[in-house]
Amino acid sequence: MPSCSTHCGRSRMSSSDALLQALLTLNRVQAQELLAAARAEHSALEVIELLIRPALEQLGQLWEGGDCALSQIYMSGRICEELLEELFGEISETDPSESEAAEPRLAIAVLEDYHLLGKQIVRTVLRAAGYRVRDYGRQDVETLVELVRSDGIEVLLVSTLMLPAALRVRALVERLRAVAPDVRIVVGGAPYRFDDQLWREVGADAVGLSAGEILAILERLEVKP
Ligand code: B12
Repeated sequence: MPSCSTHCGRSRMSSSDALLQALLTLNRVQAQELLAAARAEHSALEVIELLIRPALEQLGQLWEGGDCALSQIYMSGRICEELLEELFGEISETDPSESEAAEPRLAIAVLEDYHLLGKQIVRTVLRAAGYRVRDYGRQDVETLVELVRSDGIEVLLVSTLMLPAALRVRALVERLRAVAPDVRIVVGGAPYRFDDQLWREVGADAVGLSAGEILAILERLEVKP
């Protein structure tokens, strides 16, 4: 069996710990090297799930405990954003003319939240699988409802990382059911991982606990690229 420096037991732990240390010291070069080493053995999505997400989650815990500054979180987010672009080799803005013609019509947004990395990853996974997806960026409920309605969106993907934002999905679903009852709503983001019933409580049609799950969800909803 080939040796695996990011996957198994202790060594996997040390890889995400090493990334955490690189982020805490704002050492972009070291972070980039760690991701490149992991990428040699894993798919881009595995690198996210094995390294980037755990390191950022640990960082969040440090911040919660008063053991790191918000500026470190902010800079770590920026570094990860840049490294993700390199990892996937794209993450460009949607070409609206392309989306105009897309069938079925898919859109993704972050609801009332500034945590954008999850959305960017999901969008990239979709594009890599051949889906065309309109990226609405960060939106409030009213603007998002209006965009979905006027663009004739059929499936809306919503990413939230703050619990209050995840709860606001309920208002979004209610407003959408009133003006565009056929739109299907798929949610994702950390609050839905912590509470496995939350997606039902807010009235969504489906939930994805990681970016990779979106493809199986769309297949279940019979939405093809
Ligand atoms: C980086 C970060 C930031 C960065 C964000 C940078 C950016 N460009 O995104 C900045 C510095 C801006 C930030 C700000 C704040 N943050 Co912050 N942040 C984080 C941190 C450390 C990591 C988040 C992250 O990027 N994770 C990595 C991504 C890839 O993971 P993900 O979003 O979960 O996405 C994955 C899956 O969930 C899934 N997914 C996501 N969306 C979707 C959607 C669909 C449809 C599907 C299928 C899948 C899917 O796919 C992804 C890949 O698998 C978290 C800690 C944590 N535990 O997550 C805190 C955290 C989320 N932040 C927190 C807080 C409190 C804040 C601030 C309020 C701090 C402040 N006092 O100002 C602000 C508020 C911003 C706001 N209003 O939105 C709290 C939230 C607490 C809560 N319960 O609500 C956390 C949990 C930290 C903590 N432990 O306290 N933050």
